[in-house]
Amino acid sequence: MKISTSGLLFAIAYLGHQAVAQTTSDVAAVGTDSKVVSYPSHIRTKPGAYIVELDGDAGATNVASFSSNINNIPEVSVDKQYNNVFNGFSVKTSKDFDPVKLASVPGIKRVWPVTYRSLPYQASSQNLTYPYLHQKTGVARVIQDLGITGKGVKIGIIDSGVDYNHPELGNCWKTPGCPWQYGSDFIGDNYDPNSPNPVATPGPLPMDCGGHGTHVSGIIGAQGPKVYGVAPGATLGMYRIFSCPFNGKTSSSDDVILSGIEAAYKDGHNILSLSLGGGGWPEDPLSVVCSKLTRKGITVVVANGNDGSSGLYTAGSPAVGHGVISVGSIDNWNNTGSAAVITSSAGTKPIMISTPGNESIPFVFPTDVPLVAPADSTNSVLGCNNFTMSLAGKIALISRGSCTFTQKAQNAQNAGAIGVLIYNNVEGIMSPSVTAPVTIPAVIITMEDGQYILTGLSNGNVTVKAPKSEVVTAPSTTGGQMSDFSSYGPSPELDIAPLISAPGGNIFSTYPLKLGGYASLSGTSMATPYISGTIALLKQARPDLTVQQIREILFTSAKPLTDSATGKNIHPYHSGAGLVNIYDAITSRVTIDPPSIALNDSNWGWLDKSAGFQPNFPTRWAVRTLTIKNTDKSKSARVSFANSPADSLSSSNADGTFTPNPRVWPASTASVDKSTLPQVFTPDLTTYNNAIAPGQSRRVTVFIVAPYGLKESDRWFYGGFLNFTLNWDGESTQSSYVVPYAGFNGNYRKSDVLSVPSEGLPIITDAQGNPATNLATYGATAAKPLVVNYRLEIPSRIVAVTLLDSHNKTLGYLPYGYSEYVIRNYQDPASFASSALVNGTVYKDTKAQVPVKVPAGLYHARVAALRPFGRPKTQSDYQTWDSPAFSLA
Ligand SMILES: *C1O[C@H](CO)[C@@H](O)[C@H](O)[C@H]1NC(C)=O
Ligand SMILES: *[C@@H]1O[C@H](CO)[C@@H](O)[C@H](O)[C@H]1NC(C)=O
Ligand SMILES: *[C@@H]1O[C@H](CO)[C@@H](O)[C@H](O)[C@H]1NC(C)=O
Ligand SMILES: *[C@@H]1O[C@H](CO)[C@@H](O)[C@H](O)[C@H]1NC(C)=O
Ligand SMILES: *[C@@H]1O[C@H](CO)[C@@H](O)[C@H](O)[C@H]1NC(C)=O
Ligand SMILES: *[C@@H]1O[C@H](CO)[C@@H](O)[C@H](O)[C@H]1NC(C)=O
Ligand SMILES: *[C@@H]1O[C@H](CO)[C@@H](O)[C@H](O)[C@H]1NC(C)=O
Ligand SMILES: *[C@@H]1O[C@H](CO)[C@@H](O)[C@H](O)[C@H]1NC(C)=O
Ligand SMILES: CC(=O)N[C@H]1CO[C@H](CO)[C@@H](O)[C@@H]1O
Repeated sequence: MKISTSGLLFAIAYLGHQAVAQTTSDVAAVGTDSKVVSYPSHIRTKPGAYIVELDGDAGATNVASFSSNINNIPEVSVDKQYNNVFNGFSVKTSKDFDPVKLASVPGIKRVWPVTYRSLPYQASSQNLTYPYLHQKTGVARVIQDLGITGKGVKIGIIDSGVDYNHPELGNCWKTPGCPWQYGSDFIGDNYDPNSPNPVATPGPLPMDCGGHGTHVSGIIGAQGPKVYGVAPGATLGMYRIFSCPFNGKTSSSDDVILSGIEAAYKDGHNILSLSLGGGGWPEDPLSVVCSKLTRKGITVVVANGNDGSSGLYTAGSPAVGHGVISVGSIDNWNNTGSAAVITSSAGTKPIMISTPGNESIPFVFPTDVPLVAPADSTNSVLGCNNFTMSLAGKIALISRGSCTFTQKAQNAQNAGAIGVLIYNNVEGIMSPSVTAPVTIPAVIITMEDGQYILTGLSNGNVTVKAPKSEVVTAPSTTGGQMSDFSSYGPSPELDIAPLISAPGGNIFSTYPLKLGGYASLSGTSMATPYISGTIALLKQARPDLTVQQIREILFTSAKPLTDSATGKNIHPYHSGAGLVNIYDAITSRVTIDPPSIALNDSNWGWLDKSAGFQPNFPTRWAVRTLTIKNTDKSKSARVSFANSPADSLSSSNADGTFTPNPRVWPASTASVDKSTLPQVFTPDLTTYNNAIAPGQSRRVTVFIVAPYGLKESDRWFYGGFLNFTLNWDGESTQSSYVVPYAGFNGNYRKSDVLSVPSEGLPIITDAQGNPATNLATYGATAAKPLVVNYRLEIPSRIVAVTLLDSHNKTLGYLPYGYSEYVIRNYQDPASFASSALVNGTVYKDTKAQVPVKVPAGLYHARVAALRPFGRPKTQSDYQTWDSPAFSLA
């Protein structure tokens, strides 16, 4: 059975679903007359310029005669008059003019300062401090230095809808000047995936109820002041294909998603952003349609998946679609979340608190409450035993460790405490699990903040307060590293996935107003709109770029991540080309084609002499040709080359068993033999004068040699980055561009796809999953069936489970015994193994339409799984397993 895991791609990695719930509003009238609209200070306004709206609809007033009256007011002159859709005019005044004077004129309804909407983030006048993540990705520089905001670029978002009433998301729907110009609902609020036949009942508007789509939308388009989108000037469409959550589960189906994609296509978007998917193949329908869109000139950006904890081959579909830009997630450098304010003799300090142990019991204390660090009856700070002192009306500070969070909280509660802060005993912060009978709020704080409070207590009294709106931003210990949930490649056909990475772990963004307005979420769902936004910036800056050129520029200007444990780069199967850098992309003066290299058909033998390097033994090697184009109009560029190797990864231990945390080579930063790293030779760049004239291209041949000092039986995926450094004539600075490459160090076509026997699978069990004994006399029937369980550790194009008699004659496929485009079995119990049924029926056909009753007798089952790139009709391309003989009654 294929286990499908379609769903929204956000993981709760640190702060939980709704780390922050804020109720305060920043948009308030501060003028002396509410008819005069005031903007938050970060909005740039034109001095002395106002837009004046008159009572009534357009045409209700003679604007021209009204204007002449206004011109009688000294210091004011009417500039433009409007009467088609708007009833009013704009005025110019002296700079110190008080607009309240205008508002007091009878017939005037409202007065707005004139704002600059096209480039609202030009920092030249504002000195905005952009969130640190926007500085790391080049987004801040693009908006501030280049004044580019994605204006004129259209992005279609396929998601759960959007709360378009959010003040930071325009508070508008399809009105002139509104960022939301496209989209509709394709599913409605009541699509219950648990019902046998869920029905889509689209409503008129794509309003979001779950929150995912509003969060994604803010990452692209939020206008500030709390959330700054990557492309705040872009024109947006929301195609709502996810319904409200049912029993905590938000789902959709491919047919509904396809109608959303179709509609988005018709609306002519430049970019489609899909934060959705599940394990799959490039042949899945969504992958296929996304590939088609890329060939029609649309850049399609898709989340790579949140199954990283299951290891390699967890890239999702449609992320693995050909031509699609699959996105991995990097943890944010700073986390924004709920805060508690600590007051001690050292002053006040907001500290971050986790989501509460029970989401129904929030940690909210609007006024100061005394805080104590009580010792329990064994004089321990762990709080695993009863407290002897009364904690009545106080909040207890307890150390993590030794017993459950529930026990600690319950002991504090028994002693009268009204809340619990548990300080961590390792780095970081996570949400505790606290269950009944605890009724007081319990949250975790960091080890450092715990120490801070203990120091405060040793110097006097300490109090804590946690108003609902208090939010704090604090540096993260995992900032800049791949998020642990981010799925790994390769795709089932050995393509690199993800192709690029962006911040997606602990991202603070907009949330539906009903759900608090703001939240921190984590997922490749969050990294995906980040990339979509950066592509909008690139597209505004360089409108003529094709889909392929966008890929070339985006990938080659990304920055590979360094693995601090090995000193090498993070493998492309984990982070693709690395962290996006959109400033370098926009200002790049080179295209490199192809921008990523997936090697699968490597040669085995003597390295070609023209490589300029000749080991005196056969190696695995591949040769590729790249085209480097100097797009500068006037300067020639010299190219120098370096190979920048990455960690090698393997999903198997030395004994062949599977490991969800991929094994990494080199194992440490200690220096390693070159033969255990991939090597690259570029004779073209050493033999010739390699200056590339302005506008000209140079073809470069690269020979990539797999590590020959590593055991092939260890099944390493090697990889790295071709690093081309360009020096332009007369410039002292140089710029480097990378091309990720990756391949398999062995004969991939011969790879086993099934788990090794020592892992206990395949196995015949009874219907309850217990190993079946005495198989020869078992006498399986429909009422007392047997089950054939197997586990794929590499995706397989076809898995067939058949029933054979004692002469090895095949009788047919067992029930659930034929599947195509099968993904790897992941680590969670529900998808750890797949199974077929032995109940006395087999099928002559793969579609299970021609059942055959099997007579009593002795049989065995055969699991046949096609090896990578195997031919479906060639028996020898399958890996097979024959079960022990069993009897059917
Ligand atoms: C690898 O080779 C197979 C068979 O030749 C081909 O179908 C597949 O697309 C190739 N994959 C890549 C990433 O080149
Ligand atoms: C912005 O920064 C510049 C340079 O640091 C400074 O001169 C200017 O006064 C600042 N503007 C504002 C509005 O703070
Ligand atoms: C701890 O306190 C609870 C509730 O007051 C009581 O039922 C329990 O017996 C106490 N346990 C010990 C070990 O004192
Ligand atoms: C969480 O708290 C609510 C309200 O007190 C309670 O009904 C619920 O049972 C608690 N959940 C758990 C898992 O204990
Ligand atoms: C500390 O709190 C206690 C109890 O509330 C109070 O009696 C005492 O005066 C406080 N000490 C200081 C230094 O404020
Ligand atoms: C590429 O080469 C440049 C210039 O030597 C260097 O600064 C940069 O770190 C290299 N990039 C990688 C990923 O190794
Ligand atoms: C065996 O299982 C299949 C699939 O559930 C079912 O269609 C078939 O009727 C069963 N055979 C018998 C003999 O009950
Ligand atoms: C059936 O096939 C298996 C595996 O190929 C083989 O080991 C066994 O000897 C065969 N049995 C007969 C009766 O041919
Ligand atoms: C507000 C805040 O905490 N900013 C920090 C974000 O992370 C960077 C890098 O760790 C720090 O330099 C900032 O101070």
